[in-house]
Amino acid sequence: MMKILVNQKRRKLLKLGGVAAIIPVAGHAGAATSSPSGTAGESSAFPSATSDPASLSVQSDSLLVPADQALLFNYDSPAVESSIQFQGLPVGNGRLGAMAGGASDREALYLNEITLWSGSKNVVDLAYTTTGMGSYLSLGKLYVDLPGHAGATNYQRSLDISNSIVRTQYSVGGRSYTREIFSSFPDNVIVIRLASHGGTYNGTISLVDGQGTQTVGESNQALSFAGTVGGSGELYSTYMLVVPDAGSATLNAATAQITLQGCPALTIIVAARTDYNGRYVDNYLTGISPRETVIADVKNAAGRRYRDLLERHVRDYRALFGRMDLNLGKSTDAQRALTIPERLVARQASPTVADPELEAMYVQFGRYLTISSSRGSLPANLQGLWSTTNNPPWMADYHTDINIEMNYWLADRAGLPECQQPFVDYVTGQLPSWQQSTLNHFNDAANANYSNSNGKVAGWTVAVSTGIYGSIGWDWSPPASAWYCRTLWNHYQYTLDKAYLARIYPVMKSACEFWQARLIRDPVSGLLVDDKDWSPEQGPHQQLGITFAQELVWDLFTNYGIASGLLGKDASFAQTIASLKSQLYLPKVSPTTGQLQEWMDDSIVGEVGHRHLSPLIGWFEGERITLDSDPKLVAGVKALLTARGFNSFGWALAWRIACWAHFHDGATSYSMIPKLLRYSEGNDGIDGTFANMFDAYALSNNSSAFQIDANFGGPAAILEMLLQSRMDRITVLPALPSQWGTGHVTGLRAKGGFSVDLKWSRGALSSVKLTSVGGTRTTLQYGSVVRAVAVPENGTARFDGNLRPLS
Ligand code: FUC
Repeated sequence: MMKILVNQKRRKLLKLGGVAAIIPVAGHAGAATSSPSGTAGESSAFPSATSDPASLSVQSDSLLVPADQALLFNYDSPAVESSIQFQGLPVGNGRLGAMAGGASDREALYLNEITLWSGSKNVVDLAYTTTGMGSYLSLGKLYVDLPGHAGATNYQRSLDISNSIVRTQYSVGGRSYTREIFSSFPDNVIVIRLASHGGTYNGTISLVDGQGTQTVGESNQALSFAGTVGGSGELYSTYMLVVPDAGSATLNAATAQITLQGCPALTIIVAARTDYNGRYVDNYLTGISPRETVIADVKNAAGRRYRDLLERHVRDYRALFGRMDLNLGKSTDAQRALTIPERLVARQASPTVADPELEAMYVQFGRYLTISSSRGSLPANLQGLWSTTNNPPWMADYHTDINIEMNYWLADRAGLPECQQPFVDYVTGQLPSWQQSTLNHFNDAANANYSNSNGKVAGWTVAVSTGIYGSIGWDWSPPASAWYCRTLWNHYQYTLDKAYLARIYPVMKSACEFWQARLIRDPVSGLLVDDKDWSPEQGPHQQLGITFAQELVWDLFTNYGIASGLLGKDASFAQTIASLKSQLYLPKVSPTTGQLQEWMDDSIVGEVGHRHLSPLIGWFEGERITLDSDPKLVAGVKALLTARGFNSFGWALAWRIACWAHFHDGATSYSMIPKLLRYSEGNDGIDGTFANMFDAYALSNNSSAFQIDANFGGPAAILEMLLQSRMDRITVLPALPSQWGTGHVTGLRAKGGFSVDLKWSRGALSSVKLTSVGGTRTTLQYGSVVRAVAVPENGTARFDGNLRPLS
């Protein structure tokens, strides 16, 4: 069913940078001007102040990255609303987000709150339904209709990922107008600032609940909606305040819209929350309406000047985004002059001609999306945070057989460790539900394809999909517990944070208990194997010892052993797990094909070029097989990877790029990047990248889905071309393609607790700087040069291109 949907294979935007963006900051969010029929009392809830025309430009003294240095995606036409998923520009504070359309006469914001979900609590939903496991939902829409602003000239909009702001500017009737939109983490609101140079805004503002409840006019300045999600019983509340600098805002009670008249500038503030708290003990919901909290969010924000809101937002965002700088070389002026669609098309037409600034920007866009969709709440789902409907593909859920794991390939590598926390909170929060479901249902008759033949069951695992109320959907996926643990472990490897390790330890231990109960003895080899299982998502069911599972269980047992030792916990259980690990069947290379076998039964021939690289998990992102392993095994890995092919899509390409990078093959890795960046208009059967740089997933009915995994996995794979690491080794520039001959990167993170800066010139390393982030010793490798190095605690160490220490 879920796969029937899918194809099994499966305007203009401009330069990156160089276009001066106007940054209007006039006005005061709290400068509520009472309208003729103003509702007494409401405006007084928000402190008033005078607008500040002196602050029309913050360019000179601002902490904002100036327009000529900022990473900008520029467009010369607005998004078509029906294609907003492909053309709209995303903002988000990790929880509350929107996609902005940017039409001069109709700003359309498609709003999301990452915890808004349908579904039931704690169910095992093999049928995979919206009522069972549930689905991510759309929060609603906000429209600013400005009929007099149709036919604008000098139109431009941009996504500025250096400052995390969406901007629009245009002229009508000889006046220029500017718009800025951002979602603030410190202030918990979306802010929309409309300003003008001598013009006025006349029109209406409306708010539409995605779940269909009636919008309420709270006052001349405020609209709201609130409701209860059917089935889940989740409470949600959205509150919007309009603050004109001058002119009037009036409530049209009949339509529940706000009418603007003669406003030279205005600020709109939107807050939304649900009563989701992610805690099993509370059945995931507090039962307390978030209305008071969202009113407080709006009120607090409205008490600040617009410039203050903007700067608080930018300061917060820059503290994360600014940690990594990436330069892969210069693009040509001709490339810079192209619109983004033209540029994406050109990139694909000449696959070997690099567009290094576009490629670096693609990495930074992944970091932008990470910060914008994974902070302080649930982890990024299949669409991150940005869904436009109540029926998103695959419920925009948490898919456990690659997608959610790939969503977290980037955060730690790219210097955003705090953005991994939502995943940790999610897993630890859901764990009691998953343990119960495993205990009570894993061995159900309905799970005949996966249940434990020995009748035992313990610990936890989940299905291919996980929801947010402890429910899981579609087929069970036994290895998912081990893969979730690998994602948790990864963060420890980068940070060496023992308090964190103590937090995830019970999750790992419980997963080990699941596997202790499940593993059975292979009658032929006498070794321990995964019971009946399915290699994602192809070949026959009910196979013993699939490679995907054997590798992940090996990984889990290895990491659990280290964790138990570091924390001094459960020595005897750790001994048992070590003994089980030593008896694990390890995947073989087929004497027939020379490929690493996906199944123990070598006679099974799967889909040769299948999108999933599940049997290669021990190569990447696992660490069992490396270039130093038995050459026959490594050759088997390479043969399988080669057979899987080079023509794929999205996440499947990202995974291939990372795997080839581990063969230190920059040319092959690089050859797939233009495929990731192939331009798709949406609903055109093309896998690649939409105008808004979101990953395009072509569905079989000639429609397109936005799926975010490749937006994280693609950048992570590119970073693996620049640096690979294990706990005791950092390999620099392992797969540098000739196209990125000269460049630098700062703030890359490496396992073993380091931040790494690299410079290279004409294809050769020039310098390395290691900064300790908990780590003090590692082995540095560049090509054939290998050197054991020490870094002072909290200090740095520098090396030249031959890894010789520099003072
Ligand atoms: C996995 C993949 C599909 C799709 C879905 C969301 O099941 O096999 O291609 O990405 O997740």
